[in-house]
Amino acid sequence: MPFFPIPFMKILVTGAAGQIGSELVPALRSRHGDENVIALYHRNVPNDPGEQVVGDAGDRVFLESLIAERDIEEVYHLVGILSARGEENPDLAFSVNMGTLKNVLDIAKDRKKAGKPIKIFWPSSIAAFGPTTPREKTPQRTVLEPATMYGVTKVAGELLVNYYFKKYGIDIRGLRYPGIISWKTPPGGGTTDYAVEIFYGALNGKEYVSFLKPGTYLPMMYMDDAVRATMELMEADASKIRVRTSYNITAVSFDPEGIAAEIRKRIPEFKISYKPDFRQQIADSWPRSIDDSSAREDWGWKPSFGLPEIVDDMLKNLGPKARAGGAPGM
Ligand code: VAH
Repeated sequence: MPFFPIPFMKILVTGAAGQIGSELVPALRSRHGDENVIALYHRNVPNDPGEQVVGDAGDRVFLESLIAERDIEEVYHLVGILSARGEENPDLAFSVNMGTLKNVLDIAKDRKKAGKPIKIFWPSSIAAFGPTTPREKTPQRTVLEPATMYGVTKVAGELLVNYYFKKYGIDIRGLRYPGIISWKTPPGGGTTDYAVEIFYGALNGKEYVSFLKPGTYLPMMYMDDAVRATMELMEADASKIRVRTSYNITAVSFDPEGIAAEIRKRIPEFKISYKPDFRQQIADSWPRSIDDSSAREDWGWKPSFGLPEIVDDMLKNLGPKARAGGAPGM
């Protein structure tokens, strides 16, 4: 992360209450100054000390006036319905994921014409891959035939952001996030959520029933790495960005047995059992490991947290919270 002060700019984070947004907003505020980062929430979030706006990114008129009034120069567009919840309500997933993205892109197109360019970050996902994609060391450029509506919106989104870059010159950058593990805000509606819920089980009842079976390897990353990668990508010189759909990125791959074994090194009595549900089929359509050499070569990506470091940090930080009973949909 460069340490030179970066120029004053107004940043908007949409979907700021989500798993990534709730940690990216504070990181951006400490980097750019509290007064320069505005969090857009769908409903009021009382414990955010910074500047927040409540509104719907799906409302083009609202979003356009917010961006104009605050003279926004950078948008981190994180609004989205994830894989599992998206399979329960595919129409909603399509309209939220695609409708809000199109709003942001069209506003950026109009602002650029008015001499007010906006730089955009948009999260894709390994969910853009499907059962016909090579599953080991999945390459940057490969078959994209996802088996979920969430994945469809990620592939469509990647093609859309690439189009707006090529046709209108909008500086949009994206990452195909793997499963993200964090302790501050429980994840919601994802297939990789087991890798967070397992820690609540380990700290509360010393056991966890996994909805994915042993041998279900998935690419994962710790939130600290995900936030740093996002900011490093956005601060990289534009000349270094050679992928305008979204970059493959990962840190570690493991299966439920692997993370359970790592937890047992610290909590010997921890037990895991298995009760696969509909999310098993989603996970089986995703890569087991990712080739992120393009991100490493183009803008210097390098993960810091491996599985032991993730488990240490989760148990250290989640302990008090989990013991207080706060646990995601278990
Ligand atoms: C999900 N956490 O499970 C998200 C992510 C790669 C998975 O996109 O849907």
